Amino acid sequence: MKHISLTRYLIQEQHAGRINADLRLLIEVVARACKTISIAIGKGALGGVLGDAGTGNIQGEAQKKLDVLSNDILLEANAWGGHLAGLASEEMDHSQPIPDAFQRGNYLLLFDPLDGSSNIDVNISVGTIFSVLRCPDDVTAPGDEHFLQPGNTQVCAGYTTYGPSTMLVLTVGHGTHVFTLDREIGSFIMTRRDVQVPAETKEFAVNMSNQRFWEAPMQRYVGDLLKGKEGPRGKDFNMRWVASMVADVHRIITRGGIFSYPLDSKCRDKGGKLRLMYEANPMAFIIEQAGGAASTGRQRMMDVQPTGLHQRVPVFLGSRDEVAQAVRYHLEDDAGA
Ligand code: P6P
Repeated sequence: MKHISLTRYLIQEQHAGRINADLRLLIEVVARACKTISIAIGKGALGGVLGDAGTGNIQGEAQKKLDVLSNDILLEANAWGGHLAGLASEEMDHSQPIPDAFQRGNYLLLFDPLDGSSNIDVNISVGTIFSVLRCPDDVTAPGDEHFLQPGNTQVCAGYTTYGPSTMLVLTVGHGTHVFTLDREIGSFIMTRRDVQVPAETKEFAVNMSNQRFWEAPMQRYVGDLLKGKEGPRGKDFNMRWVASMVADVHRIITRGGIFSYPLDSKCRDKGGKLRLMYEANPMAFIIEQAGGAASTGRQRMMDVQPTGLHQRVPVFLGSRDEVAQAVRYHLEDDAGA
């Protein structure tokens, strides 16, 4: 495959009429911010960026220095470009309209600046997740309520995984494509076009230590996976759990699998562990564009009508036939089967 840069891909999409210049600029700005984050992460202990920041966020989580730094990098990069009307972040209590000093555009950007950051200090892959929505036409200074659009309204979603290599995975609604950062020239180069996630899998990703807290259908679903070929699924399964959503999802994008963070009695009151607007929805868009599926276990993820900026949801995503199996257990349980 002739490798093309992210910029050339985006110009091709713009010339094909699938994105406009503002969205192209937005994606380029976010990608450039991710390069800066990648450099900061790569310095590790030598960059003075490891460890806790000594602050907390609305999620009630202790912030890592790199959480705060990554958030600041994305805010600064996107403030003055004129392509955004507002931004929302896992690390900020509320969304922010673009300051009056700068021209505003027509898009809303939501992001988790550094997902899985508890893995930073043990040198395991982490990532940035982002989602792009349209700002409602008659709104110039968007508030939180203007971000509360279902995932099926997203115009773009992506993540950058900071691992052995830095890779940006992106969709603008016409397939999911993978770009690898060429550090020598500082460009993201397309290394996989139009990824297709295998419909079936033998690999699941879940935090098994929560098993005793799961709902009955999840207990039955995973219980049958663990029975292997002697059980009702008729095949043996393997398990992986990185505890970094971007790393686990990237493995699934690359070779298939199912990822789940289901409801459990510990997170039930909050609606789940993972956040809808800047984790589940962008990953759902990316996975669906790659031929996979994403569900709450009872509803297509991208059909969920958001009620809060930091709303949490149960997540099942990946190989579409396996997600359908997990959903079947939940719907049968609900039907009293
Ligand atoms: P647990 C990271 O904190 C995160 O939000 C996701 O990236 C990851 O999939 C999940 O939480 C890990 O949760 O309970 O296994 O530590």
